[in-house]
Amino acid sequence: MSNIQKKAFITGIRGQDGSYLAELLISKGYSVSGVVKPESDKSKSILAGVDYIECDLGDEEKLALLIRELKPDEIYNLAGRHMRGDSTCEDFSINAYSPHILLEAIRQFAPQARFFQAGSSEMFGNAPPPQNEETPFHPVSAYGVSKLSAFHFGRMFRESYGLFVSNGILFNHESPRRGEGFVTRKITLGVAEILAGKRDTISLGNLDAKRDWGYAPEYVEAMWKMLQQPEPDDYVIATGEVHTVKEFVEECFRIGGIDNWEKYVVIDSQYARQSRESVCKGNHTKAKKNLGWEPHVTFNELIRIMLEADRERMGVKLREEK
Ligand code: F7E
Repeated sequence: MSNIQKKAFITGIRGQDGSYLAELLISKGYSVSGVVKPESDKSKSILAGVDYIECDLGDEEKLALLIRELKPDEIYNLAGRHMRGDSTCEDFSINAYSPHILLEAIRQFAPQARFFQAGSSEMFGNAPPPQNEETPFHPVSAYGVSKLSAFHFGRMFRESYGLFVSNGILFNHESPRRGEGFVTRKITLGVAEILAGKRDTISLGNLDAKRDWGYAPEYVEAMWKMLQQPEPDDYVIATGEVHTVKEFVEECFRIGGIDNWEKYVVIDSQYARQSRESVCKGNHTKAKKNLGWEPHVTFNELIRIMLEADRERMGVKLREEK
C-alpha cells in the first residue's frame, strides 16, 4: 500500500461481518468509518479507531452527503435484514434498494470508489448444486429476491457507468459473533449453557436442513481481496462442503463431551421454515484462481471455535481434544 492512508466505509459495521472487516482493515492501516442505525445501542461492539456515523440506510440525502464528504476509496455494503416469515417492505428495501442509493451517490460524488456488495447463496435457491458464478439464479425466498436485486443493481452500475463494483455471493458463514437466532450459534450457545447447568434442552426446527458453512473472518478477507483486483468481478465464496444441522448438533455435543445428544434436543415446529428449503453448495474455484482465496477452517474447527467462545463467556473450559 502507498503512504496515503486508504479510507473505507462500511454499512452493517456492527454486525458479524462488519466488525471482522473493520478489524481487518484497521490492521492494514485503513481509516475506517461505518454507518449505524440512529436508534441503535451506542455501547454495542465499539472498536477503537472506527468512526461510527448514525445514518438510516433509507436516507438518500444523508447517504449521498456522507459519500460526497468522505470520498471513500472502498465501500463495503454489508447491511442487510434477514427476511423470514414476518418480513416487511422496509426489510426488502434495505436489502434491495439501499445498494442502489449508495451506487447512485458513488456515481455522482465518488466515481473512483470501489464497491463491494454482500450477496447471498439464497440468490441461487432452487438452482441445482454445486453453484458457481455461471449458475442461473433461481431464488425461492423473498430474501433471495431482495439480494438478487442488489446484485443486479451492482452489475448494472458496473456495466452502464463503469464503476468498480464486485458482488460476493456469500454462502453461510459463522463465528462466535453470529447472532443467537442463527442455527449454528443457537446450538453452540445451547450446548455451552447445558454444560454450565443453565438449561436442559435446545429447541430446533429441521435437523435435516443442509448448509455450506464457513468461518466468517475468512469470508471478510475475500471481500477485501475482491476490491484489490485490477478489475471488478463477481465471486462465489463458499467451502464446497455441505453438512446437515444434525451433523452440526452431533459434533457440537461430541466436542462438549456430552453423550446421547438426542436427550437434549427438542424438535419444535415454530423454528422450521414454512417454505421448501433449497440446498446450496458453493464452488469457489474462481475465487481460488483469481483471488488466491480458499477456506482453511474446517467444519469441526468452526464448531470448536464457536463452542469454546460460548463456554468462555460462561467461564467454563472445554476438554482437550485427544
Ligand atoms: O438457518 C435450519 C434452517 O437461520 C440455517 C444468513 O446469513 O445464510 C443465513 O441464513 C439452516 C436452515 O441461516 C433451526 O431451516 C433448523 O436450513 O442459521 P440460519 P440461513 O437462513 O441459512 C444465508 C446464506 C444468508 O444469506 C443469510 O443472511 O438451519 N434450522 N433448526 C434452523 N434455523 C434457525 N435459525 N433456528 C432453528 O431452530
